[in-house]
Amino acid sequence: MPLRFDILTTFPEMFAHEPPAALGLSIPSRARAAGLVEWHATNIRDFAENKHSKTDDRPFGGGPGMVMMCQPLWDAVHAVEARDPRPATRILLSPQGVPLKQKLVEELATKPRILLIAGHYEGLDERVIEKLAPMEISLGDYVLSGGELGAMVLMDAIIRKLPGALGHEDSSVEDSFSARGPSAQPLLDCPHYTKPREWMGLSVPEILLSGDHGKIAQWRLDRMLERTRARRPDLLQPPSE
Ligand code: 9D3
Repeated sequence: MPLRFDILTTFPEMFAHEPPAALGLSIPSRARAAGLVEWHATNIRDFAENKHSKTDDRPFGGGPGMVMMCQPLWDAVHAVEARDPRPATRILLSPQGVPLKQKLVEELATKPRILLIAGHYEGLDERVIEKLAPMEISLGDYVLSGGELGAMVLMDAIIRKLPGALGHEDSSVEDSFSARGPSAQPLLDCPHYTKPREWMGLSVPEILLSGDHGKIAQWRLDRMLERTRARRPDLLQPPSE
């Protein structure tokens, strides 16, 4: 059975399958063609029971922006979940969520069904979050216009971990390669070079042309450690849980 994603959004058009859609090219598109994944975007507005199909309203207590109302989202989640008998892992994309890490991506890639809730508003009424009890995930400490691009980033990261999604399997194994265990954050990559040997006065490091595979592997590991120390020393710290 393919992994099924459902996306609840007020902008379902963002999840089109056809190029130039974000997931309509490259690995996600091929994984879908191969039957490894499917996704269905549903408009939350279709479940609004009020006159103008409103999904948001002004915040109690005042302030800027609009708040997503409980009823349309609650009904949308239950209607969409009933379309498939498999239980869905509910995820809300939110700046208040836990920052996404590869370890969580790999856990989610083992689920049969994932329901993503993307908002395009100041936030959801807290009571619907409390009742739906979704996992809350953030893409990082910067402000997006809404959860939809976050949902797509999460989908892309999960889809490429599905068995058979990559042309050659070792690229995915490599990104979890780490002397510190398969789920530890890996090191940053080493520099790469291809033809020509000389370009704008710059040459390829001699060792890569030597044919000595042991020395090349050692050189690459040294560069990975050097770059990680310089650019992302946090990755060399033991995980903080
Ligand atoms: C400027 C508005 N902010 C007031 C303090 C709150 C706010 C509400 C909604 C900020 C962003 C958003 C929309 N963002 C998301 O839905 C979102 C998100 C993000 O903004 N950053 C990182 N990850 C995510 S996941 C979903």
